[in-house]
Amino acid sequence: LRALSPQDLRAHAAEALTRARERSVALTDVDDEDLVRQHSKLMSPLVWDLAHIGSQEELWLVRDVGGREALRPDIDDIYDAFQHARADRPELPLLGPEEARKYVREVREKSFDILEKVPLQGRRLTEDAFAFGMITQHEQQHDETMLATHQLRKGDPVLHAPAPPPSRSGRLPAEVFVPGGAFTMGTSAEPWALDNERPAHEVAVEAFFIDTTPVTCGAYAEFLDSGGYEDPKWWSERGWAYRSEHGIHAPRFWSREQDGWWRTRFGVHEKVPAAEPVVHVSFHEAEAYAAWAGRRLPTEPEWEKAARFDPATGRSRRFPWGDEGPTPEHANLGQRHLRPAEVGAYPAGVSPLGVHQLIGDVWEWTSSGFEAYPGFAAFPYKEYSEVFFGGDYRILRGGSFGTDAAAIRGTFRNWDHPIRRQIFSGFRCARDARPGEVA
Ligand code: AVJ
Ligand code: FE
Repeated sequence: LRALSPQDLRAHAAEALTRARERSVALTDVDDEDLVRQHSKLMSPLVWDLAHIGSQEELWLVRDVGGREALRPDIDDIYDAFQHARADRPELPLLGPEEARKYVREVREKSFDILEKVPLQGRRLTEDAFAFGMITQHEQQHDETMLATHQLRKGDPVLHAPAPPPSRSGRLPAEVFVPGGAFTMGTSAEPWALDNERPAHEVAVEAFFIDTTPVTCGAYAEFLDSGGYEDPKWWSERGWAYRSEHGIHAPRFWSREQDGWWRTRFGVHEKVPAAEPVVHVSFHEAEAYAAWAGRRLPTEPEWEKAARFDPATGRSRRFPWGDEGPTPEHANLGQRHLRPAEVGAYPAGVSPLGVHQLIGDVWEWTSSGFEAYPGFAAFPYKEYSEVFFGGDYRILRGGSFGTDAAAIRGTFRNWDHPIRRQIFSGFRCARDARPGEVA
């Protein structure tokens, strides 16, 4: 951060905020009725997300960084995610479509005024610059949440995007060997890393194998077609109870038709594409598939070692391909496409060990719960991460096609309940290396 001039920091923050807002505007460019409707009990109405984005920005930038007076102190409670469960949000006295749009515009004007005036050097540099990065990531995270709401929305498609690139890696080996030993996990250097990614620390893993690519729809359909959802032996006790109670018989949005599996994707009904990573599966389903395949899910440290460890230097990279941020050649991110890309579509994004598509396409379930790293310090609030540690969550890594580059890196940690699948969640499998077994 200190290497950047205040002007550069300002330009970077302004560009990132503007890009996030363009996306929020596009995702809320629907009829008023669509904007206020609850498309699923699992999600907020889009108009809640929109005003919540403004409300958090008001708290963290306008009040905390700018020291300005509150625009709307009366609505803090309505947009506090801890005060109201998603299912109850439609009953709140929410700002209406026009009010919400006007509110986020007014907050943003103040943020830009503050961005012009904060010194962005000296004693408060880290806190102030971080606040702008954090607010950008927060908006992008809610944009991904709104994208998931669009996927649950009924009716004709309203979002459009070109198809992602096809596979261009030829035949890939099924799995990649990852050597055992210590590596650096987490970060103390990433300027925009959230509290839960910090600090950098050494973690040792045993040698293991990990899938070269995420599990595809084609492979997943074999599990389905062989009766995998009907046989408790592949499922954990909890997973089986969940599958039975909720009548789970395929990934969310899939249906069985005469000529095979179909799915609905942002209002388009289409044949399930065999070569794309499977998406919209819960942790329990991922775990059952892995058991059926004679494998298991990777732990969080295993995933991060596969993604970041460079055996030539022994250091951990920021991204699988190196230290530079993602370009469209590296990964399927940022809602540029409205679907995961076929496996093998991003040869430029491969990790030093040869693992593909770790960043982008689909969030990947790991077997790990959400816990603090040694030396963790809550920042800026306990409510961002700390209150979730030790809860009923599993870690997801790598981001999806709906995750913006501003909100993903090799150290980024996402978490959700093991039953959730309206998110853009997929997985890849791993296995222990047998004694004496090397690549
Ligand atoms: C990190 C994605 C689990 O969306 O619930 C948004 C991010 N935190 N607003 C979420 C977040 C506060 C969070 N996840
Ligand atoms: Fe939020």
